[in-house]
Amino acid sequence: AAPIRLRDYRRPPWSVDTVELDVDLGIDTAEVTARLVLRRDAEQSQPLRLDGEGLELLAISLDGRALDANSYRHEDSVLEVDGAKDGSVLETRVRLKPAANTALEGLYLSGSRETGFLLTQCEAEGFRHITFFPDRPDVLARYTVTLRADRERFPVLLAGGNPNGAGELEHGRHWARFIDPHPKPSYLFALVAGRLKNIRRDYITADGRNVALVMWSEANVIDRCHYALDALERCMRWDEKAYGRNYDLDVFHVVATHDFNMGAMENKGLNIFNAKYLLADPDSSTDEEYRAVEAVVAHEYFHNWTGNRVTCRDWFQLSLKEGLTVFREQQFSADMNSPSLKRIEDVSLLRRAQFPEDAGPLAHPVRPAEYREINNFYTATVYEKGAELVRMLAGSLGPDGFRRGMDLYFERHDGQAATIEDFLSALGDANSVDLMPYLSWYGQAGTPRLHAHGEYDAARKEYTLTLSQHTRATPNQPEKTPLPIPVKLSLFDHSGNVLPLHTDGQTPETEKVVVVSKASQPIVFRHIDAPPVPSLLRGFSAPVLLEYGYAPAELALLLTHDPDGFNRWEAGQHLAFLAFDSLHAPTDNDACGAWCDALASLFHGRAIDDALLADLMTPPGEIEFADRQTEVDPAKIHAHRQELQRRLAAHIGIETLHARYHALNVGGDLKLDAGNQAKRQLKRRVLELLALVDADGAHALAAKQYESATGMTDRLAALGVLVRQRAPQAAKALAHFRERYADNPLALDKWFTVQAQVPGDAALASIRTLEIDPAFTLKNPNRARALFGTFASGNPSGFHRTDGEGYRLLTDRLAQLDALNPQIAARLATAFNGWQRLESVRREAARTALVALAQRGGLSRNLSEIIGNVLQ
Ligand code: HT7
Ligand code: ZN
Repeated sequence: AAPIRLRDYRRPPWSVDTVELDVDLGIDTAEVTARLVLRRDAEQSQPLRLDGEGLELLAISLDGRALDANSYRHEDSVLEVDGAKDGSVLETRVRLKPAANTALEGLYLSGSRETGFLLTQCEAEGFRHITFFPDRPDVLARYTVTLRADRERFPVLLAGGNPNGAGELEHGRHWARFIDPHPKPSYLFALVAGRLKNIRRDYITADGRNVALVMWSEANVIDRCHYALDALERCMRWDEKAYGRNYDLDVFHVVATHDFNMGAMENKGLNIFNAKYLLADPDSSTDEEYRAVEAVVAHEYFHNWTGNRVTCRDWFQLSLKEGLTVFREQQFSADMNSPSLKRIEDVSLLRRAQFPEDAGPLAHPVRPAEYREINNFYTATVYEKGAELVRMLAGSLGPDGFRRGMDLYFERHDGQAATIEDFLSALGDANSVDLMPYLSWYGQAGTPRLHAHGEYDAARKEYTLTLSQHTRATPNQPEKTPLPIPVKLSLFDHSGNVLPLHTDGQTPETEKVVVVSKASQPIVFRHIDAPPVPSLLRGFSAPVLLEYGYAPAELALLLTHDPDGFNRWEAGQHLAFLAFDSLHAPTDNDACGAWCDALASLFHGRAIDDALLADLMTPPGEIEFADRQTEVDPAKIHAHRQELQRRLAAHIGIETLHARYHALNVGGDLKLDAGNQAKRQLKRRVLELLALVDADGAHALAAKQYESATGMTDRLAALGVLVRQRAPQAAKALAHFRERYADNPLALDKWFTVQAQVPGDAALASIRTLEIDPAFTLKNPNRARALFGTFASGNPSGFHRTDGEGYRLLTDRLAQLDALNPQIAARLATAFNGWQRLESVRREAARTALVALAQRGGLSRNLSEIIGNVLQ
């Protein structure tokens, strides 16, 4: 099929004012009756065409008259109806098969036939799997939904909107009705039906509305929803204060499911969550997972304004809601936790997931120009890079200006389907500035390289910093234009003091933002007594790759002296790259020595937060090292990264590491406060380092930690060390974990994940054993991701074998998975991104496996688009 193109966008010829949906629910079959009041665009003349996939049409009538077979055509996922007029009422009745739906799109069954429940997933184009409808986000309609089902099997019936009656029917059946007063696009429709328990809390919004907050799950896990409910209340209050946004229905339902393709879904009034991002308890969740629950609860809640009240005109504008909502969640999480640690976490994710995407065959702009399968565009580029673009805009306006801009955006576009241009106009108009130059960031793929070069003129006491930019060609975009790049910078002297910045006619400050919008731009600083050390892109002020020829000593200085935690970390990461390079090409400038010295002195100094210290002592990941190379050998990268850490551990010393481990191992396992979390994080790092210089000692400590841990963070950290190091104690701990968590799918996922992380050639055997474990199934996305996602995307030295067996195993499973769940198959296939930069033996093996998969035929649109793009 031809791609769908942004430039071909046309207003909908037909839209829908109101929808009445009557749904008769059953496990094997469900019947949906839809009454649509139609609105015709007077300037267009196309016949009425509705989307519909996998629907068995049982009845159809127009304006109360049953249609004969000549008055409509139902072909290729489109229903074309003759005779419709502005104001016509179209009624259709269709049959669906929820239990047979393994793609988890539309109406499907979560869990078993006997005890599971029914739910829907409509974003992006799932509503067409439920009824015939113009299934596009610019058709906003008012929904009235009536659900009917057997009371014993489906005691709970939920849909988005406010409850509007419920009652009994004959033969043990019952009904419930919901009316959503807010017009919404079809992708925000949702229903849930089954045996569920809830916890609830009353909430009064800042503007005085009483809201019932209700979290639902299967009975055995309802006690694990309390943390999420607290997080929900926190983020609701935060949105009232930070953005003046109040919740707008009488009830807010949140439901947990173990069968979900993504993290969660912001359906209006009825959010649905992958259980992984809703359930939390110390026995089965790590500290990181607690933070993820808080972040995802907030993200979905924030969508109520950025996504739901103001939605997207078309799917090309996806980042309008996703990038903006990620940014809002980042602000919230920074406020709730440590801003520096949050920024480190977000920038690491960007570099691990988005930079490689932008550098390979799947590169696309934040606002793509075309797609074949929209589900393939829920990417790190749209989400994470999109959030960075909003951050640049917010930075350029300042906090008050950004708030003014957001207020105007909501005022202008509430109840509308908007575009990225609308967003930039509102932000700009509210502040009388033109932000349109930033639009080019949305249309241009690839990570810009920002090259910086400093010249010091001792006679004039001037320091000239020249900043230039260049973006490499990406697929279908050979030419690139310069972008506005805000570079926040400071200068330090060689004792680590920050210098006042004297530029033309301005009062000196110690930090400044220079917007580089040309290919090359010099900036002159006066009254500089000696060559300074520049600290560039502070706070990661733009999503670019910085190229500056730092000497190791300069980075060590920033790592030790920069007052900002994030910038210290940045300097440490940069120094670790130099240290890594120096391992195989030693130079006089001992970068490795500088890195080890600086970290050892911070480690001994104890003046720094434990969690930040743990982050500082973690070198960039294997994927980030690979991103800087042209002939990638993942085994070598793994070995060199390990060697780097071994040297750090040796430099600090075995005794010191043991002493610090014991000082940190002082209980508080179940306490979630920042101090205890930080202790656990540093303890884990110390244990991992110790394992590289005193394997026996570290394994003994890890085994003991595993046995005595009362919380999952310490338990999993210990298990990870034992398993990844293939310690003799690993088998016993794994057997124990397997049995202890046999009935806890989220914890059991970690058992699969940790074993899929075994580095090197041993990984494959581990995967082969694990996939025949009775608990393994490709049908559950979390389980499939835990095993194959971790292996293929999170374990480069295990997956990229020279014999190509990793590639063959993955492509075989992708073909199987594609028949069940194309969205998940396509996502896992992105592990092949970057295969062209592998060294030649692996490259050839990857190509052979990919070509064989492409030639199998019968692949879904989702998977074939990814494989086709990856191979181009
Ligand atoms: N907006 C949600 C996207 C989503 C989704 C997309 C495709 C297929 C399944 C999906 N489930 C959820 C998630 C979010 O960004 O909040
Ligand atoms: Zn989102």
